[in-house]
Amino acid sequence: MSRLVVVSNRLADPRKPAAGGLAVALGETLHRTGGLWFGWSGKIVETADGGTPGEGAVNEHRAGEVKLVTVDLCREDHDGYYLGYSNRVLWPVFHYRLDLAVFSPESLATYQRVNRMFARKLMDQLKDDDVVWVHDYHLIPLAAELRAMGSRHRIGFFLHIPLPPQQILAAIPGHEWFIRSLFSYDLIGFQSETDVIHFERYVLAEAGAEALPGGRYRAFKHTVVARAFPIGIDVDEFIELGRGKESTDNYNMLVEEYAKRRLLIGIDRLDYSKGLPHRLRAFKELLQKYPENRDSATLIQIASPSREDVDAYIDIRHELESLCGEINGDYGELDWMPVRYIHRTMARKRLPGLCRAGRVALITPLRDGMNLVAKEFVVAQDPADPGVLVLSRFAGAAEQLRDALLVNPYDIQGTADIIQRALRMPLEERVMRHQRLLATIRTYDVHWWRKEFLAALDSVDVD
Ligand code: ADQ
Repeated sequence: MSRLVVVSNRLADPRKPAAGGLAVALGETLHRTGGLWFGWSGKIVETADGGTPGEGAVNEHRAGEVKLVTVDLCREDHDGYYLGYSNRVLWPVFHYRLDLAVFSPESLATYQRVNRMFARKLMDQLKDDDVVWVHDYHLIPLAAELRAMGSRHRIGFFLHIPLPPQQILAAIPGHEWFIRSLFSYDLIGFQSETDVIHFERYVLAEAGAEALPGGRYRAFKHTVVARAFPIGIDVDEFIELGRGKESTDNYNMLVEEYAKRRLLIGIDRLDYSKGLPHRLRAFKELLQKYPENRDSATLIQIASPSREDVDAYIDIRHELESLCGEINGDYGELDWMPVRYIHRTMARKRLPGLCRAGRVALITPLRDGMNLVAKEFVVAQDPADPGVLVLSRFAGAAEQLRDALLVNPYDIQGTADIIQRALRMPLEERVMRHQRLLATIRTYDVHWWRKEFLAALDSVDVD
């Protein structure tokens, strides 16, 4: 059995519950075959290894059977590769936000250099029959760099974020290198069928690729398979977490505190892709248009701090704070605040309790690769009296979770109407929708995702 090598920007100790479903699922596979996990250490050193940019120290740790190998980055590389190209170019563009992209030749050069450096350090670790699984937008050129160094490994890539339409991708200056580097992989996994369609149009139009049967595409003398592998959660782990003391205490506290209210919840990283201002405007519209919700509906919005070194994230934070202040100022009473906004990360162990206490979850991103909170919310519900999922049609999860109430988050009035419908949904309909959602989430869980991807990678004809 080949050894699995997972490469991602950040690593987590798969043995720790705080790491969440993905880290646990990857860790589980690595553990079974005795694998390697490679990526950035998360450490920034002012001058790495005596000062040469791009030559961070390599650290090796063990987590059970899993070998963790990480590389430090010097400040210049971190700023160009991570803050610059990954989070000021690829993240906004891939979430359809060309207006927020800051293109600069320097950050592109640093992104490419760091990928080359990662490839070189990884190459030292690889054995001939290793299978390599690369994750996400930080590392798109990694396979091309490995191939240039002589790698003949099976290499798969999974994109956790959406792939936008061709015309948006083509706006990235010098995007040709980017298509070419995708063809160094043997398998590319996307979150949704929509992403696969965008990939196909893009490579046919911009790379003169040929579409072959079986989801294969040929260009630059290489064939790659592209398919959707919607990521899932570890259902049993989340249920188990929900039975724990932290979660039950959280649930009991919320039920007592909000006994007279109907609780709506939002749980996100504070990111402009998550549609938080639109969501708050829809909530305000709900209070305006359906006054029965005043003095009754309370929205708890947890927005964990994220990428605070990037300007667009500072702007979204200010916008959100001002909107919350406005709604509470206009509608609040001495004994009722419509919005509880918490700008902190909620401990994972308490998350199921919050989800279970929610009568309605507002998961309304403007664009999202998948959105795992939507799935976690469903799993945390009491099947006999479940809450309702209001889900953006622009989240990858919407392709699977057809029994959620789907909304267009840009349509503030329409979203408010759907939230009202969710709040008034009869028990029978809630139970039926929940059963179907749960069945889908259980079938396509994180283990399904991992097995499907690795089986597909194992079966591609490598040329
Ligand atoms: P994210 O954009 O981070 O991930 P998401 O899938 O919503 O988004 O959440 C990932 C995990 O973070 C979930 O387990 C969730 O519970 C946790 N989380 C989110 N906000 C939190 C908060 N405020 N406090 C505590 N925990 C929080 C990227 C893509 C997604 C894709 C995932 C996985 O952007 O579209 O679903 O990767 O592929």
